[in-house]
Amino acid sequence: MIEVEKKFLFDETAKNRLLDGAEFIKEKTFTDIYFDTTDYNLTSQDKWLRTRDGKFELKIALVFGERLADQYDELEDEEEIKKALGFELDQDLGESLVKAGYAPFCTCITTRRKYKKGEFVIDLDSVDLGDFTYELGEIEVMVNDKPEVDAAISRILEFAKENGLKIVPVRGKVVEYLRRAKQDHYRALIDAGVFKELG
Ligand code: V4E
Repeated sequence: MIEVEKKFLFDETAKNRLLDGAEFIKEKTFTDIYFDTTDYNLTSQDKWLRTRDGKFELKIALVFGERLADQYDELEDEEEIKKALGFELDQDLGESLVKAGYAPFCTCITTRRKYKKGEFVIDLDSVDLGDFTYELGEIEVMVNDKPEVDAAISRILEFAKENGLKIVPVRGKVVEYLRRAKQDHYRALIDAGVFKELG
């Protein structure tokens, strides 16, 4: 499956409008720890390796650089993650990471309220990033294959417009953390073209 998603920022008015007619699904809190090497081997390629509540996940960008909505391939199977990272399949993933010089660079605790409105999944996140909290939302559609992505992006943008959301680039939680707390890493990703400086 491919996750097509658009992040947005919301105030109380935007939130009420968006959630009008939406079905509340669940609230959960989870801890993500993100890993990379000291020369940003993964994130400079827009690849994001994390544990979510202890389970490894790898998000790989399908489109690099500027785009209307994010598209990531999500690997949750350890064998597939080992293959993608070029590790031996018979070695423990955690041990291979340490040996290859990977270390945690960001820990975030997210409380996520999930809603459904039509085909759209809406996540409203409140993220504890240590010294600060960041609030953001995401509209997501899952599609089976790449040819379906463009139409899914159009539907998300239309849905966002209908619901009064501003279509502007938004920093994800990890990017916001890097901007505030790890400026060398943040700069390196801008220089690598992973994202642009936003106002
Ligand atoms: C994809 C990505 C990062 C990894 C975190 O992804 P994100 O979607 O922000 O987290 P989350 O918790 O909502 O994941 P889900 O539960 O939906 O799987 S960190 C940065 N990116 C990409 C990215 C980018 N290239 N540019 C900007 C401005 N923001 C984020």
